[in-house]
Amino acid sequence: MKITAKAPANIAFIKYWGKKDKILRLPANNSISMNLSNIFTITTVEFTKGLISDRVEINGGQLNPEEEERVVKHLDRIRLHTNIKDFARVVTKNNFPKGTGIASSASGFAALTLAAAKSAGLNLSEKELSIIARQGSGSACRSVPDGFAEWVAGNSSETSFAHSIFPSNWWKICDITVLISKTSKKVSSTEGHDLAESSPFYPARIADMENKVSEIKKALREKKFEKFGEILEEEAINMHAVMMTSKPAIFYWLPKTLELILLIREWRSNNLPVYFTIDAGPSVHLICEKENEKRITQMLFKSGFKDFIVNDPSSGAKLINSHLF
Ligand code: 2P0
Repeated sequence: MKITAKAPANIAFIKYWGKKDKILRLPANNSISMNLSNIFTITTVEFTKGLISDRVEINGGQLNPEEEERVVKHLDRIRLHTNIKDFARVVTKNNFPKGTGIASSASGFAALTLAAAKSAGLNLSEKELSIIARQGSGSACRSVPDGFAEWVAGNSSETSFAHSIFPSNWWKICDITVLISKTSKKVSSTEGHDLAESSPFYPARIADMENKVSEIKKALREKKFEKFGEILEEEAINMHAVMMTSKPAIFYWLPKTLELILLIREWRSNNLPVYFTIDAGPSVHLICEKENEKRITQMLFKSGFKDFIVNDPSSGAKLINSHLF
C-alpha cells in the first residue's frame, strides 16, 4: 500500500549528546524537546513486487551511498516486523536545505518510520514507532509524539523512547530558527556523539543532567519563561563546550553564530526576553514568547539576519493523503 507521512523537526532544550549504546542508539541521558511547525519532512513509501532493490529518492535526487544504506537498514527493521520480503520505493522531501539530508534528520527518520510501518501493514503504537525511529536516528524518536516530548534514555531498546509531556497548545512559545550557513556540516552528529566522552568536561555534564531535566520540566509546567530560557541557554553552551573540548575538537559555530549570540544577550539586557539554543550546526534557534515574535523578527531583519523560519509548537508524525508519487 502507498502511504505518506509528515513529521516535524524538533528542537531539544535539553540535548542528546553522547550514547551509552551506539548500535541501539541508547542516549547517555534523557532529553526534552519541542516539535517545530514549519520545518518538516514528507515521505511516501510503497512496498512493491517487482523491485530488485529499495529505491530511495530525496528532493528529486539520489542519496549518497552511506545515507542510502542507512535508509535501507531502516526499511529492514520494518521488514523484520512483518513477512514482507518486497523492496520499497521511497520518495522524501524536506522543506529545508538538503545539506542536512535524510540520514541526519529527526524529521526524516520519523516520517520514514511511520510511512514504512503503515505501508507494510503494521499498526504500531506511538511508543513502538518511537522505538523504531530512534534506531534510525536518535533524535527522530522525539518527532513521533505531539508537542513537547521527553525521550527517556532507558536501558534497553524497549525502554528507550519519547513520549509527549505537554501538548502543542500547552504554551505559546516559538522557535525562530536563524539559518547561518547552507553548506553541510563537516562532522556528522553520529561522529560527534562518539567523540563526546573524550571531553574532560563530559562527566561533569552527565552528572548534572537529571537535575537539569527535572528543572526544565518544572519551568515548562509552571510556564516560567525566564527560568526556562536560562536553563535551555546554559544547556546549549554546556553541550558546545563539550564539543569544543572533544579530541579532536568540533566547532559547529561560525563567526555569525557568535555575532547573533552576543546580539541576543544585548537585546535581553534591553528588556527583550529571548534566549538561544544551538544544535550540531551553526544555526541559532531563538526561543521567545509568541507575543514578542514580531519585535524579534524585526530586530533580526535590521541586524542583517534575514534568513529565518518561525516555528510554533507542533504535533508529531502524522499520516497525510497527498502522495509524492
Ligand atoms: C539533540 N542533536 O538532542 C542533539 C543536540 C544534535 C545536538 O540529536 O547518531 O542526528 O543519528 O542518533 O539524532 C543529533 O543527533 O544522532 C542530535 P544519531 P542525531 O537534538
